[in-house]
Amino acid sequence: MPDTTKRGRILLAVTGLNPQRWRELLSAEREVTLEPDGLSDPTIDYAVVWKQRPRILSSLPNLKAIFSIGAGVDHIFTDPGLPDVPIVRVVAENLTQYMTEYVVWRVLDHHRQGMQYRAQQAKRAWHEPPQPPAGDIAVGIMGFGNLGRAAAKALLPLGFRVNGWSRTPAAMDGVSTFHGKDGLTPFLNATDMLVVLLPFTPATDGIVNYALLRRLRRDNGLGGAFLINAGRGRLQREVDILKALEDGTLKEASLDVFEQEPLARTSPLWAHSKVFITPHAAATSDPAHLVGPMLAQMAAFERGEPLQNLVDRAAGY
Ligand code: NDP
Ligand code: OXD
Repeated sequence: MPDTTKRGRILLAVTGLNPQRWRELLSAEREVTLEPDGLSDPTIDYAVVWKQRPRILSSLPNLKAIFSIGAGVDHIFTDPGLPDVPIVRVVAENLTQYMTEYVVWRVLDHHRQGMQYRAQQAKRAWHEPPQPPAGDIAVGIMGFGNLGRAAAKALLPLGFRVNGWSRTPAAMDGVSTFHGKDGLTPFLNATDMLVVLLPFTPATDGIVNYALLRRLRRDNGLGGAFLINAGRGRLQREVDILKALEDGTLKEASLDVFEQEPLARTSPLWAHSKVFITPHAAATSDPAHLVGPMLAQMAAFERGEPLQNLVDRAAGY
């Protein structure tokens, strides 16, 4: 049995998910305190967090690093008095694979007109709509980072044209890349199916609004533009998405994330015939795959090695 008492101690502070498996796996190597215990505890070195309650992180006087349970870290930045320590986010094959599956699934379902066929089946209607080839459709990935690039790599061999938009210049064989404010309109104008994989930051707040959706290309063999958002809910304006679906600016949407989660039962999105909803489930963080690398990072850090997958605090992701 390793002597867990000699290693940096962990505070596990989460809401909205069951912490037990995380606690069990982290405890294999280190002492773990589950919030609400551990507040202001000077012996805590690391915080492992998901949507932690406010002011927990600022209460820890000797905190050395914060580990996000997810790839996104917007939940951490909402904490007032966030201590100036490194923030590590999830970059993991398992999570990337889940997101790639989600994106390919939603792109193919819209491309192969799944919504129309499901509606036809309900009416026992035998009708084959025209089907454009994948090569006629351009998928635009907004947020061309770890997850966006992996999705692009999976879409290219299926024959789709792929565009990528990022904050700083990026390149990938076979992908038309755009960046920054100046690159946004050309990116949208060349995109039939918009896949949003951006982080939520002050710069991306509400970016998926009506004016943006108007700039998508609708003149294609599928007869419209499509939105797939698996980034964050507050990137989107849901009233604008509904308006865009009503007036034909959008043909269909797949939404995994929402301005408020869980999505209110009263939201008109639930019953909309052109909307496909999943409950923020595109790429779930699996402790069986993520705790090992987290513990390895803590051990490496204590040997004096640099932490990996650090968040750029100024950029907010
Ligand atoms: P990365 O940090 O690797 O990629 C983020 C991308 O967004 C980068 O290409 C970045 O540009 C770009 N970006 C950020 N800000 C801007 C901006 N202002 N303008 C243009 N581009 C911008 O993150 P990941 O790919 O790992 O994850 C992306 C997001 O996916 C997470 O932040 C999280 O919100 C969401 N997510 C959702 C999950 C779900 O289940 N629904 C699961 C996991 C993640 P640059 O390359 O120049 O830095
Ligand atoms: C994440 C998420 O950011 O699950 O990893 O949303």
